[in-house]
Amino acid sequence: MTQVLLLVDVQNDFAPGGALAVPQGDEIVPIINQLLPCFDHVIATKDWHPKGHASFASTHGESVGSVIDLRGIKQMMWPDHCVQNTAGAQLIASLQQSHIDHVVLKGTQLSIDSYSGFFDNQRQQATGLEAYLREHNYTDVYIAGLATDYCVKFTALDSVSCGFNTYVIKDACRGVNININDSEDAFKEMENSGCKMVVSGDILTHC
Ligand code: VGL
Ligand code: ZN
Repeated sequence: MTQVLLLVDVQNDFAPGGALAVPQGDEIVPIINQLLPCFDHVIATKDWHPKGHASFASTHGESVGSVIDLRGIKQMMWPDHCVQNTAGAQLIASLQQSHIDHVVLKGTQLSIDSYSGFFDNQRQQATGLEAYLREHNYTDVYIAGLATDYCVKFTALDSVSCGFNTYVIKDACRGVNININDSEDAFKEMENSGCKMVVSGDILTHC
């Protein structure tokens, strides 16, 4: 049994003031920093979109928050965010990044979004995260990050479906909450799908 901490999209554009700000998104950073010494292995995903990405409202002349049909699947229109090599795409500076030993980029293809750290939204291409976890014999994946109702949720669901023991660290996640209950609903869906729900205190007491 080998545990790994998987940090999802802890990036400037998802922090307050960022292009796709998650309310209180910055509050998870001190919690994650406390958790980092408890893990021998830490992986971070980065949302890493090319300019003109298909998930950007501006690409289609749509308004932010509308939903379009993209190759047969519903795609929420987001503000331009996490554009490759921009400041907004960098990890939040207060995150203690020296603990991170591997970074996985997602959403890199122009015409398809990727909420999950494992696969794009069409489940056509893998990011390499599953292969990396298997190569290193990591069996237990502890997930924290942004946003609960999008990338954390889909990453956690794919982690379970890949067969990893998946733990979601609830207080180390924050959601967009376009609808007020989205984060709570996402946590329920993760739990119903086989994720184990924990809080940071559970981990800190055993490390
Ligand atoms: C995310 C919306 C668009 C996330 C990424 O990290 O949850 N949400 N791109
Ligand atoms: Zn994105």
